[in-house]
Amino acid sequence: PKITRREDYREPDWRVPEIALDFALDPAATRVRATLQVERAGTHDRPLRLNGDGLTALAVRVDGAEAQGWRMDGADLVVPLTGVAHVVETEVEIAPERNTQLQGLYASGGILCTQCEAEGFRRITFFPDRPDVLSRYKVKLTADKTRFPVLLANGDPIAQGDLEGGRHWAEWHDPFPKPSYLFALVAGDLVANRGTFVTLSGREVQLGIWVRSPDLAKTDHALHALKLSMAWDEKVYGREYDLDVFNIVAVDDFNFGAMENKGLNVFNSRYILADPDTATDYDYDAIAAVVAHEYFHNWSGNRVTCRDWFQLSLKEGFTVFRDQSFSADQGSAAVKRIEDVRGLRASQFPEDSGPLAHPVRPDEYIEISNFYTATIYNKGAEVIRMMATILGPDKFRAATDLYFDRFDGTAATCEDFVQCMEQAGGVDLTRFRRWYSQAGTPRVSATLAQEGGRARLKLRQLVPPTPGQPSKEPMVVPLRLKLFGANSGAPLGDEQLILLEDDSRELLFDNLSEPPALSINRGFSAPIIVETNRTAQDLAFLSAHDDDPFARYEAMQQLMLDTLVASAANGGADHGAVIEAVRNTLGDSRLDRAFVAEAVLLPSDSFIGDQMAVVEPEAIFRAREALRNELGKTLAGEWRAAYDGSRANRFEYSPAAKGARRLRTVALGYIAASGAADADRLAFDQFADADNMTDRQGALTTLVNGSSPLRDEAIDTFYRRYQGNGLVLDKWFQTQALSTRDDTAEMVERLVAHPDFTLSNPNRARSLVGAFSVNQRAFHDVSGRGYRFVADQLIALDKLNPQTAAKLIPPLGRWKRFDEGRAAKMRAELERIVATPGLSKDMFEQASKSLD
Ligand code: B3K
Ligand code: ZN
Repeated sequence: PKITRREDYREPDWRVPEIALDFALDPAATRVRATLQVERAGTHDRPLRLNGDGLTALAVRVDGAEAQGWRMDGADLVVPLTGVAHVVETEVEIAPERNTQLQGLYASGGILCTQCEAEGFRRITFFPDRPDVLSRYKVKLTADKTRFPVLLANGDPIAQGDLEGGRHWAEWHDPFPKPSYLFALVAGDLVANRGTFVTLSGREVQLGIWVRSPDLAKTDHALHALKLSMAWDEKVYGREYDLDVFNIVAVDDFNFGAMENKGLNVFNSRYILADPDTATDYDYDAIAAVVAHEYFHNWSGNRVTCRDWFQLSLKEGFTVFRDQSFSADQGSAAVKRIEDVRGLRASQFPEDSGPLAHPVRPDEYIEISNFYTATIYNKGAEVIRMMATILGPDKFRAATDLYFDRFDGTAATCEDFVQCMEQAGGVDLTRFRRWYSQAGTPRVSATLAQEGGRARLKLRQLVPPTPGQPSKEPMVVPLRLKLFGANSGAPLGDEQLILLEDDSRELLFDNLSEPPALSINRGFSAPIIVETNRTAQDLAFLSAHDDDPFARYEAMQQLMLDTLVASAANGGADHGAVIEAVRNTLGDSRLDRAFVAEAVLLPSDSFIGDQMAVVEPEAIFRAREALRNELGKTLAGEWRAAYDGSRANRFEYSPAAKGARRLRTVALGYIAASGAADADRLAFDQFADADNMTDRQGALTTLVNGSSPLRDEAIDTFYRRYQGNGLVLDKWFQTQALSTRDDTAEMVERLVAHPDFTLSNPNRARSLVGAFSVNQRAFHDVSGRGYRFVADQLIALDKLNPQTAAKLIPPLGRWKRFDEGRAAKMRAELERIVATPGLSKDMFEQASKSLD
């Protein structure tokens, strides 16, 4: 397969300032007529190349006459042109109902919709399908009025009318030049939850959240989040919305979360629909975050887009940073930061240390869809955050203003963004740029040595080798740090922001009145792994006294992690320090409950595994269960108090109520882990009496991990109650796939045969196959049956939906981290995948790279 390289970038040969599209919509056969105004860019004699994917040209015209000498080159249409400007028309026919890839124009539950990013537009019509070709779009849609009463496209509605034979039409214009990946249309039997938003300069925008009519009652939260996002972007970044309408459509079949098409966002319904009975607090938060993310793209992505796909993090890293800041402003910023760092460690750190590691700005790809990764998104957001930290809030705002002004209406690069940071910030980011070019998570060791009233901190960094990058230059690491008196708990001086720019650096601290304890990488100021010489006592102390909530959480996690790793390696460890630290945190009435719930949760099996030279899934599981059991028993009274103290009378969606629910389910987990006789009953009562999905699913998880007779009853009751609600059935599958029981692999193998299981819906495929493959204990069952099961499913899924299948490869690619027996079995499955006839290039790239 062909490799695309960043260094091969060339400006487009032809521009397309205007395009008119005419769709005669029909699920079985849709006619697409495209009229392109093309202009030769510069002086060259190259023909016009229009990308296609699976298209047959039914007609090609140039300036109104049948085109001469056009040819197909692979899937592309090549048209020789003589002048500097021409009108080129093409006509194709496509079959949305047969499109199982969900890329291009496809059908989802009777709705016709599109997904074009990254290269789906070429599955709809012939076009130079690259992000640096920007056009003004006019779109006409014609369809059967009964089946498709609502016809939407980008921009503002211009006209509509009825036709003979029960058909009707609508026309939309988008005045903002945009790349083809932002094109969208939707046709369906939809209703809208409508609202208005008045912008900074007083313009009224019509908002609509479009769903099928039974779902209308579940759209208030999304609409509210949209209004909050619009106001937030004005206040924090000075960015105003620019069209008269903003529409969001929810569909059930979608390859990822949502898509920021100009003025017409299309969403996976799981990121729109919510009511207390069916959505968890986590879902509510994710909906607000994704609505905000897609909305923020209107500036970071649409008004300023990417020159080429190697610059993807320009829009994604920045937009994730923006949505994280938005969410932090809606509730507890500390808890939000903890969640984001946990997510980074769960998905990006493993990626950065494995066979698919790549820089934030990659150098090459086979299939760009494989690069919508945690590195591009989440590490990319950390890179923006570090620049914001280095500049400080005022200069960072000046720098983003400069960026938006300078590049509005153009396709920019990561380099352009960094230059704006340098100019408005008055800083030199020459070395900092390595965060864009070098993959791998830096490891920083911090050794503090006390000598009387002085202390010396030695910092040393190491950036590990990654595929294609055997040796690295040092990174610029911004570290927020502070010392605390190990006797009094009082700060020894103010927090400092220091930059570690070389391999090592030494810092001296004078006039210390007592022995110091080191708080470092506060707020997770850099996306690195820190190794310190802090003792269990130091960590326990910081977990109670640090005044940075993130650092406090981090001290506790490190203490737990050290204990669990020792225990997994030696078959047991002293739990005393962890138990005391958890007791302190539970008893600290100044802390909010959401924070307490996060802080007392043990690190996941996989994060413990990430700390070990060779991951031992069973030993990790046993060590973690033993610690949970002892915490549960020793602090039995505390868990009961936390459980009872966070009971609510009725559902409310507020930071305080969410925190209470979170702590309640964490406490329930510890009560169950203690082996208390009434634990199953307690869980079942919570399950049965809950007036919200957070409590219900929390209780179900506890029951599903156990072996009480109430377990099967809960599974059945849940299923019957929510049969017909796809999003909740996803939770039902997922909860079982994540079970910690011995028989999970068997159970999951049975569940694929369940009548509600299907690979054609990406959410459903991920809820069972995806969830199972991150269940470290079950997936890595020494028999290898977990690997075989996942490989079987992915081979089947690849035939329908290569993008979604390829996303699920990484867990199999982590074979180097396991013992020889497991590694051989994992490799054998990857080899079987690579050898599958007709494999997609998506899967080929992921699976073959994973074998290296
Ligand atoms: N930009 C889209 C992601 C498209 C993924 C294409 N494989 C959603 C987002 O990041 O907002
Ligand atoms: Zn995005």
